[in-house]
Amino acid sequence: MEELLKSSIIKGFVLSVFGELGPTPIYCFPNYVTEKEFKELSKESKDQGHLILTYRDITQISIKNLSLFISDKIVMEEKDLTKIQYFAILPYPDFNTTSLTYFHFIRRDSEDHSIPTAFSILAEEKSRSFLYNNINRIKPVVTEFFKIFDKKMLDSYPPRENVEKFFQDLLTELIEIVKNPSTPITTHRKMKILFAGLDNSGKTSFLLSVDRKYSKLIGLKPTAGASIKSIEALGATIFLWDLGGQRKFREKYINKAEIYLYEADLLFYFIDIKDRARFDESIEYLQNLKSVIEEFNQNTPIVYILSKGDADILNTGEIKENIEFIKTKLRENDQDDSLETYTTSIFQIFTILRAFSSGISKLSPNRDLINHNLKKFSLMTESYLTLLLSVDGLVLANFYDKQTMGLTKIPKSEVMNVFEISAPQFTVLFKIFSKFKALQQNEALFRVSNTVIFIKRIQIEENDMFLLFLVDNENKKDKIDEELPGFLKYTQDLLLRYIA
Ligand SMILES: Nc1nc2c(ncn2[C@@H]2O[C@H](COP(=O)(O)OP(=O)(O)O)[C@@H](O)[C@H]2O)c(=O)[nH]1
Ligand SMILES: [Mg+2]
Repeated sequence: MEELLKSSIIKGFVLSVFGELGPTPIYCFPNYVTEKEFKELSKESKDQGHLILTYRDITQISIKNLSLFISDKIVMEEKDLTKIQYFAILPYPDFNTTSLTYFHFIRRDSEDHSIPTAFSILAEEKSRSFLYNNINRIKPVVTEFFKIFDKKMLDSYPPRENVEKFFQDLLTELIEIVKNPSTPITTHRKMKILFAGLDNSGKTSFLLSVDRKYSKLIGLKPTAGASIKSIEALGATIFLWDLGGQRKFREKYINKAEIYLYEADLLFYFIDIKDRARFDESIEYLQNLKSVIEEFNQNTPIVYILSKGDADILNTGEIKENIEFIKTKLRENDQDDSLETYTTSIFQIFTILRAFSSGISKLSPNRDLINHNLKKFSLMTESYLTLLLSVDGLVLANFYDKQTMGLTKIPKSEVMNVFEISAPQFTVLFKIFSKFKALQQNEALFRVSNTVIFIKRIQIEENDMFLLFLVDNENKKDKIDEELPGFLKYTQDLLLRYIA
């Protein structure tokens, strides 16, 4: 196994549990070395890309992983902890290593509570794009592995030599993925986002609005029908493919899918909500795109843009009816219930940015854990709504307290997201956010009718980010200030590796 690890992009495994004595590494491959051995190892052998860790190092990894997952205390609010599963990509700059870490709880005979665990697949920092790009293929392999392996840890943790075989089999399976990575392994993460929909559905205008926020949008050579631009965001290069929607091009995308649709990380699909006459045509095109994407087995998430929802017409009977009609159609076509639709208008930039950021956040393996931390933070500070925003106003994470906002009346079947619920508030929030940035301060309070909006600038390495809180009174500021360092401690690494 040690030999396999040496020659692979995967450099090691560390499994830790939160035991009696706190975070504890249980298994580590390759085996750790003593401090003395570490000192004696020649510089060359350390430089050869082998991962050499001491017990102190793997303990450090354990502590970092598990404290991210459960903070200082084990949160028992959730009833069935064994259902919780998170993946995240985490940096360990001290070892030049990045991990894809799987967090879950295990049950053991000897304990009456579930035990948090973290399993890290370690790769060299410079090849971490492999982890991002192949996460969807690695995830099922790891979860299946633990479905079986958890049972081996029921009454004791078997000695390392007795379990090595299992981890070796897991490694072999992962090496199969390494052999056929979904994209070439590079030092820099590159992503492909598609913008598709019929002609005249508002794709290019949407991109122009994004462009206005990102002055750096770079135009590339157009590919028959498709115009490709790129942005540098959060450490990655994101290629935006605007797929012109005239019929002749649509056929081309399907026929030459290996160029246009292959390895898309995300698809924004546009429907002009004013153009009822073309709804059927649009749904048909969508189905064609989806079936090709499914053939590639890519799991490309889709965000639906209901475009041209300008404020002045949004509440007319006709438009409301159109939107309902489209949503029903989309729901009929979507097996899972994660359907995400955004009504946008180029006359309200925040509608574009919230849709765009929702898409970007889908590219982040760390989104769930960041949201999980933000939720805990919001509950502690009794914030109704908390947003974590990038400089450009992209919403990187959000928490929305449905109960406090009196939204329990909304039928459960209705698939909602924070922005749909809070659209009216969001207009205000966004205006205030812009005002705040113009002020160039580190924090500010704004009173809006009977609520208070509190914004704080935070720094994650060289990036400025912003936390925006909607609270009932300004005394909450003290509590927020008090809890913020704790939140940042557990969240900054997740933000640092948000998408790249
Ligand atoms: N009222 C309104 N018009 C829009 C909006 N977005 C796009 N349009 C208009 O719709 C037309 C087609 O937009 P375009 O972005 O070129 O569509 P594409 O063919 O999908 O790229 C243009 O005349 C735009 O000005 C919107 O949000 N509101
Ligand atoms: Mg266009």
